[in-house]
Amino acid sequence: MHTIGNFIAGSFSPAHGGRTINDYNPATEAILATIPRSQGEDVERAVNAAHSAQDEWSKLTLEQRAHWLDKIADALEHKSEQIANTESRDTGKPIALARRVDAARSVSNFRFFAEFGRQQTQQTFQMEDALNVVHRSPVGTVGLITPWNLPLYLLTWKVAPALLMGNTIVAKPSEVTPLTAHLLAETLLELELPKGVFNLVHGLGPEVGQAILEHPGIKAISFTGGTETGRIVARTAAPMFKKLSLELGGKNATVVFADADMEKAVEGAVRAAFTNSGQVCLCGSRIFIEEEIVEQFTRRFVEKVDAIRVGNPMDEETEMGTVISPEHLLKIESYIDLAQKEGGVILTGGTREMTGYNGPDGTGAFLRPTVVGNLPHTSRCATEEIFGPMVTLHTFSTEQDALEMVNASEYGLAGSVWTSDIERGQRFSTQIDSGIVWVNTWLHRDLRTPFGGVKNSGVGREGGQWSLDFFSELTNICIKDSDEN
Ligand code: TXE
Repeated sequence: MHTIGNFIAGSFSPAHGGRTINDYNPATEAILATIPRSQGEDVERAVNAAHSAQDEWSKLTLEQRAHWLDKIADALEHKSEQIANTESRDTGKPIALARRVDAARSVSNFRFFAEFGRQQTQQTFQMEDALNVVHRSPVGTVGLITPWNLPLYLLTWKVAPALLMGNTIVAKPSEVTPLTAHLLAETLLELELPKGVFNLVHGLGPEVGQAILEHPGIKAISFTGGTETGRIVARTAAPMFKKLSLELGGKNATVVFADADMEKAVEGAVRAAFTNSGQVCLCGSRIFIEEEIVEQFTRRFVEKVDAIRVGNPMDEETEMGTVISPEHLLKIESYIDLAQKEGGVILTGGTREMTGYNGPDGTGAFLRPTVVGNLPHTSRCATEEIFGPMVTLHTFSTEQDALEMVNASEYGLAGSVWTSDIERGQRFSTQIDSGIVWVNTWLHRDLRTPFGGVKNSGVGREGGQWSLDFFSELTNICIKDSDEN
């Protein structure tokens, strides 16, 4: 166990008042670290540090900042194994997944934005008698608040474009998974990033998170987390006219038409449902199956889910680890109970039992991947975000029928459609109320594309140009031609 500090003005320090919070490993329930339980005073210091660094950082050229991003990518790449290991212990996710997804993407977020930044050209609009030049400036000090499901992956997704565009940062990772954010701070210290450009304050959402939202010196908030917290973020920051990007929850649909390649659709639907124990905002937790193939699809889907190896996150062969915490496990289990009360049938899973590892004393937030049939698409289990390894199966008879069920959700983040008729796939996708739709694939990401949701899944888009737009302010400069010309 070790004690980690806030990272403010280029050095580590405890919280104002010295209070701490324990950080646990959800597989063993061992304490991994104690983190500062920061307060408004810590945010104040972090904002002051960021403001002091703003001028110097924003005066660098885009190329110089892109070079910084490359250096950070190289340093993180060097620490890939440490990142994967730390993330696996902090979240309970399989080490192989942490390596393939979390560590790899944390590096590529910096690499991508460095390269993307270099490709930018200044936008101009020529008039008959004048030239418009679009000038980008940094927003200033930005607040980045991130969740526990993909800790460093999601933090770096915001840090990289924010730094690229010349902003300074006050970041707050989830109190449940603070370790890789600390590792990033250590890395930036080693690289001697100018002091105050990146500041990290740890602690509880309603305390330090809220202080970030309320601080008038923080000009933009990029938040990824739950929809209920998103409402608080909007309620607090919008009246102050802060720029806001909200990436919230999802209750995404996987739609399987009868003409889909069965093998690929089953494989894709399982991956969409249970990657990271179903704790990815993009996970497909409602599966809609065309009636002709319901029996066949369900049988093969359940077989494949049964074969998922749940176990010790540190074991190379493990495919699914724990959920994020014992409290979250109880929440998911309450939905399993509810599913049965609502008339659902558990087709597989629903229990903590598994072969293999259950933590040293049979502890650990492990749950078998759970598939529920026979529930109406309007039931609570099929409409509320559970954010765990639990999915519901539903049947449809026509395209219209499917569309109505898919759109009968207050969320609208992502979805996947499985069909061999690409025209139908495209047509159907445009009618889903959703920010992202995959056809015959899932979580296939090009970082240049817009990422974000509609309805209760959020406001705004990040990714590529959309991230650069969010993390910069635009000034249009209209220059009138001189009369001699
Ligand atoms: O998220 P929170 P929680 C969903 C998922 C999950 C539910 C709740 O359904 O079960 O949200 O998870 C900080 N001011 N997602 O409670 O609280 C908090 O400290 C400022 C989907 O863990 O939204 C953390 O850093 N900040 C999601 C961050 O907000 C506050 C991923 C997110 O935590 C705050 C995670 C406040 N008042 C959960 N209160 C996704 N979109 O991927 C909390 N925070």
